[in-house]
Amino acid sequence: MIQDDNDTKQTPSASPKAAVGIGLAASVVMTVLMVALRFALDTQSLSELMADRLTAITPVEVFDFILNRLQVGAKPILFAMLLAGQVVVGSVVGILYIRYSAKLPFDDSQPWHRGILVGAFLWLLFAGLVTPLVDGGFFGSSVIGGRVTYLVLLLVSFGGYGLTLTHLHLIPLGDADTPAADMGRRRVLRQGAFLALLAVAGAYSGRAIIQGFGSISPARVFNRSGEMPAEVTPNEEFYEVSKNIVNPKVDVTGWTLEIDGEVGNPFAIDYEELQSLPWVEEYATLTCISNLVGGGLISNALWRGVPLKDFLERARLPESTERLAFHAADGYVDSIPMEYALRDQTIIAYMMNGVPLSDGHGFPARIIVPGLYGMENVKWLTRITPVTADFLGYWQVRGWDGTAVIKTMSRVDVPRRNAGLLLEETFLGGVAFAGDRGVQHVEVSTDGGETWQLADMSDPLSQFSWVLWTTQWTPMSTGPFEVAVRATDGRGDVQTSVVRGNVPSGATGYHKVPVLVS
Ligand SMILES: Nc1nc2c(c(=O)[nH]1)N[C@H]1C(S)=C(S)[C@@H](COP(=O)(O)O)O[C@H]1N2
Ligand SMILES: [Mo]
Repeated sequence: MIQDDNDTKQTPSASPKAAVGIGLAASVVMTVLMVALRFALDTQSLSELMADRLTAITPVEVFDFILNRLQVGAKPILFAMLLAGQVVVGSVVGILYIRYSAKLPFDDSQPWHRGILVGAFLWLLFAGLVTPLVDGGFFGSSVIGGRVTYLVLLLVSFGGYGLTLTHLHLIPLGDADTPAADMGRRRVLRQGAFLALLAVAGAYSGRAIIQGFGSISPARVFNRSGEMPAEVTPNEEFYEVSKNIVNPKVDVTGWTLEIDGEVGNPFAIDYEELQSLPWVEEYATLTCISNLVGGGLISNALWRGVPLKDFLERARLPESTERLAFHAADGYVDSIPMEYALRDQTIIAYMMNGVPLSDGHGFPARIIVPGLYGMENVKWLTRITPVTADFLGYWQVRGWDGTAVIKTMSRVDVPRRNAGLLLEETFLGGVAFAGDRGVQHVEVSTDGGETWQLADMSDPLSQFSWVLWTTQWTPMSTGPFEVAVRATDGRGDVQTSVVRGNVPSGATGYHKVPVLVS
């Protein structure tokens, strides 16, 4: 029987059921603290590092299979799954701890001592071993947001884990084996104090998590099937994709864009200087390489920015430079060949449709490279460096194309899939895009691709902009039909009908929309 605080070598045996409960409680405390501190300290959590690592080691086909099914929910679901996994692993570790705690080299039954030891041990293990394994660097040296906040996050969460584990284990909460009456009065008081501390931490965490959830950044897409899209996408409707569970919020005070590495004149500019340089404005359409045929990850905007080649002139690149890598505040990196970097239209953009870039679209500055898929249009830009031809960017490490040239695409927006039409003249329309090659013409078929009719096409806003196509169609009879579309690019190449998935270089095939005429 435990009488007071001074018992030594006392390790109560918890029933297996109680052990599960204690392990679970401790790992829930740990996970809640981790998520709360992730938001409160604006650092990365272990689960985010793990998510990045997991997507890097998952075969791209598997990753893509999952992504295509979960679509915009993929990131939050992955995050939730990793947190759930963390709770499970934490519970198992807790159960093992309870089972073998009598064998551990602890010589007192003081929950504080033990809890701190357990927390410190886990902290060392995770900071020194697990973090480097998930690319966070030794003791968090390469964690975005800084190692100090990351180490605090680990320390508090593992501390919370250790203390909860040892308190509930050594001072059971009315466990049948140890009636409260048997416990020393001071222990009961201490238990009460610990539970009060947990309650305060819980309330604080709850607030931080509720506030933080607002900053989670799922992919965004506005698919208005059945309506023609605006030729220039309003900023709020421009599709949004990033690798991040939470996107960076860059503070311009202190932000610079630097160019360094093998250059004659490394330098950096701040936001004010960026805005004072001679700028150009151009329409360019962005589309994501993971967009499926008929998908909504494509939008068009007017971008204002500084031609990258002006910036490069000042840096004096060696003639032999093969590619340029763009580094970002979220740890993302991607590179493009010099041929693209030196084009007049490749710009360091800071405005989109007349207003500064939003946080989601890369504030304060991003690269716009017309003709290359979205992943090469790096947001939250911080640094530019020359690299060799074999350089692998974030998505290349994960199996996607190196220089991702946009494939010719077209989409039927009107009518929507499975629309019911009448036997009368009907409006058909949608978009078509061919990267930097421009769209020469668009054709529509309503007979399963036997015959194709030229559609009307809007004058492109620029060579790098999509076009809107429209036509009228009068069905010959009632029954099921399929509206298909194909575009021909500026070189006269017809969009390929070969059906291919988005991995590794962008989906191809014609968009076909079934309708029923009655
Ligand atoms: N820094 C950074 N830039 C990034 C990404 C990212 O995750 N981090 N995602 C890329 C991808 S995959 C796409 S499709 C485009 C999307 O740009 P948007 O969100 O402005 O439409 O940003 C690209 N630039
Ligand atoms: Mo993308």
